[in-house]
Amino acid sequence: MKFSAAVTLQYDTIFSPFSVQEWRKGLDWMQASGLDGAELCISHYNDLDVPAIRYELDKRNLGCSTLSTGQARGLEGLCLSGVSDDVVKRTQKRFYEHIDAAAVLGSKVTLGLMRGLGSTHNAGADRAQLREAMLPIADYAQKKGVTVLLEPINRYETILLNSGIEVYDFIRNDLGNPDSIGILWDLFHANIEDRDYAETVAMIGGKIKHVHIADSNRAFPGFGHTDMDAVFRLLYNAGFEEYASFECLNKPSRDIVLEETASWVRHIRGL
Ligand code: LER
Ligand code: MN
Repeated sequence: MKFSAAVTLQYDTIFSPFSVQEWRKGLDWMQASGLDGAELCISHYNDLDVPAIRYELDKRNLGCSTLSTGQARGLEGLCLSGVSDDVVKRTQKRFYEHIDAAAVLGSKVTLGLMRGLGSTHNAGADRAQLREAMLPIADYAQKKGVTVLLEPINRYETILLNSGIEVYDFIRNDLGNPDSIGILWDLFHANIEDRDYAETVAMIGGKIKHVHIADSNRAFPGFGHTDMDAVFRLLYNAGFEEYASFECLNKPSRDIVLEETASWVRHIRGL
């Protein structure tokens, strides 16, 4: 298993201890903390020099785990369901740009809230529109050798595809189970939506290609009530060798996140 943490390149995020201006400092901290890579929040590609970012990662011996893409939903309204065809087309174009960047960075691409927020009165239509919108993205990713990660997200943020098993069902039965689409299992969302961690890993473990690390309350591990050791043992036993990436709030404090990341990762590697 490899480890990474979120860092943002254009707009601040609550999931990183570093502001946009400090992103290189963030990479220094990841290297010093013994992480293997960085998860990069990228909203768009205006004036973004992807090879220069790759150079900064290489300099520190860091890989790139995935591109976190969701900021463009709030900032630009980009979305793949419950919107006009024109918005879907612009959103697909953005995903093609993310996939091109991921091919340079050797990373995956996350599809989280840009799937849409869903609606109670139009659930079937939302799901059908998402399917149609995702199929060309899956094809493009396949051609470029990149994996797109569909993330189960809890019901308070979207009502479209909440649990791990629901997302697995969508990938298999609606999308036809393309190799280029994997699951991003976020332990905060799973605490709300999945019945049982062991059941989820047993049913969909082979399709999990990335994990977001956060405790039950989205704090740094150890400051909520999830039995993190038990969850990571499940992942090890399932043969999970991809990235697990910190996507927790700066809670209980930014200092604790900065100081405890290295020792927590060492502990999990030693399980
Ligand atoms: C993104 O990875 C995520 O988990 C969402 O909750 C962000 O709103
Ligand atoms: Mn997440």
